[in-house]
Amino acid sequence: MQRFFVEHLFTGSAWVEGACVEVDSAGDIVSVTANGSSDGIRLPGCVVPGVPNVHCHAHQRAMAGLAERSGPASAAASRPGTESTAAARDSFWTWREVMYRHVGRMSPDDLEAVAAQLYVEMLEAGYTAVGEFQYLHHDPSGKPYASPAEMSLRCLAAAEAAGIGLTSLPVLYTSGGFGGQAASAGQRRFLCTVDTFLTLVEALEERCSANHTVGIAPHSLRAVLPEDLAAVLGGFRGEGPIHIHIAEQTREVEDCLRWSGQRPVAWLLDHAPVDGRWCLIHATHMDDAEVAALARRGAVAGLCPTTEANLGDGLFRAADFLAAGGRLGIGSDSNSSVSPVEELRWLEYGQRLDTRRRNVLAGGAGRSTGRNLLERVLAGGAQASGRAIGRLAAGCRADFVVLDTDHPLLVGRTQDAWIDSWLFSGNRSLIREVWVGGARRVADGRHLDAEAVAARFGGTMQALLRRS
Ligand code: NGQ
Ligand code: ZN
Repeated sequence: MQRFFVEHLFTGSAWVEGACVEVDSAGDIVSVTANGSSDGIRLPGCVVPGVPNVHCHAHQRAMAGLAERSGPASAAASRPGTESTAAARDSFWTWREVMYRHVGRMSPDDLEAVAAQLYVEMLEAGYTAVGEFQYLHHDPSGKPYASPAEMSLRCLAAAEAAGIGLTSLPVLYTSGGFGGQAASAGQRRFLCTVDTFLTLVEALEERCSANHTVGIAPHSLRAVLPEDLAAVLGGFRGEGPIHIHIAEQTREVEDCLRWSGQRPVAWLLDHAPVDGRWCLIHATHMDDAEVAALARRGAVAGLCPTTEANLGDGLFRAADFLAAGGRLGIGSDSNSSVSPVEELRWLEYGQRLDTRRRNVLAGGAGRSTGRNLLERVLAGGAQASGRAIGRLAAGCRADFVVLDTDHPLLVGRTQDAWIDSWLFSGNRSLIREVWVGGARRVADGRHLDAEAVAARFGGTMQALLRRS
C-alpha cells in the first residue's frame, strides 16, 4: 500500500484540501480522506485526475507536420468554374491520400517505436490513458501477419513501455465507401472480415489487465456495411466500449443522404443500439434533432478539436450539445498536437469565434470554463474508455497529474483558477509530475524513459523518411 499526501486535490468533481490518498499494490485508489495524516509521499502543488484521450491513430504521429504543403492541382479543381486555389485543391480527402502513402511504409517495428514516442509525449502533456483506434491490420500489400492482432499488440507493447493506460479499439473496415464500394490500394492494410476481426479482438482480450481494456471500432458508415455492423455488434462478447467515426465532413453527410436518405448520426441512432457504451467520434455535422437525440442516448461525443481544425472538418455544436445534456470526451486523433490543454482551448475558442461571446462552455453564470470542461472530459473520457479512470476516488485507478503551482502562471491562484490558468494561459507545460496506476512516469515535466524512447523513434523516422 502506498500513501500520498496531497495539499490540494481535485477529485474530478470537488476540491479536497490536505488529502490523504491510499493506493493498493494493483494501482487502485483505496481511499481519499480530507485532513488525513500528512505522512507518506508528499505531492507538491495541486493534483488533478489524468485526462483520458479517447481517440488516437498512433501511426499518424509519424506524419505530423508533413501534410501542410499545398498539393498539386487536381482534376476536380481545374474543372471550369472551380477556383484553382490551394484551398480548393487541398481537403480532408487529399490529406487522406497523403496519410495512406505514409501508412504504406510502416512496419510493425516502426509502429511500435512511433507509438512509444507518442505515448511518452501524451503522458508529459497530462493524458494518462489513450483509446487507440487501430486499423493497420496487415502488411502494406494487404497480406496478413502471422497474428491478426500483430499491429494492435505493437501498440499495446508501446503503451506498456511508456506506462500509459490503454483502451485497444481494433477497427473493423470492410469497404472503401458507402454501400460497399471497393477499397482502394491505400486501404488494403485495413480490410478484414468480421470473423477475422473477432479473432483479432479475442487475441487482444487475452492481454487485458488493470491498465488495458479492449473495445471495438467499426471505422465509419463509409467503411462498414449495415450487415457487417450488425454482425460485429452481435459477435463481440466483451464489455468494452464501441467507437465509430461519424459525420466529420459535409461530403460524408451528402454521400450518406444519397445512400440511405438519412444523415449519418440519424442513420446510426435509428439502426444501432447506441447508448452509454458508445463513443461517436467527431459528430461534427448534426442538425437540431440529431443533437438532441444523441444527447438523450447518453453516448459520448469524442471531439478532436485540433485535428478537426487541421483537417478543415467544421465546428462541433458544443454549446447546443452541452445544453441538451450531451457527454464529451477529447482525443488527439491525428496527433499533430498532443495536448489536452490545446484540445480544450480550441474547443472553447471555436465557440467564442463562432458566437462572438466568452466563456461559452462554462456551464452557467459564475462558473469556471476550465473546471467545467475538465469535469466533462474526465467523466466522458472515462465512460468512453470503459475503465475506472477520470476520478480520484476509491475504486478508481491512481492516474493523476501534479501541476506546478510555483510556476509564474499558477502562482497565487487557488482551486478553479489553477485549472483555468492551466488550460487558458501560457504556452509551456505546467505539469510537474504524472502518475499512472500509482507509478510515477513523469518527473520535472519529463518522462523517465524519454531519452531512450526518443532515440529509437529518431532512428525510425530517419529510415521512414528516407524511404519516402
Ligand atoms: C482515420 N481520420 O481513420 O484515420 C480518419 C481518416 C477516414 C480522421 N477522420 C480516414 N480524422 O476517415 O476515412
Ligand atoms: Zn479518427
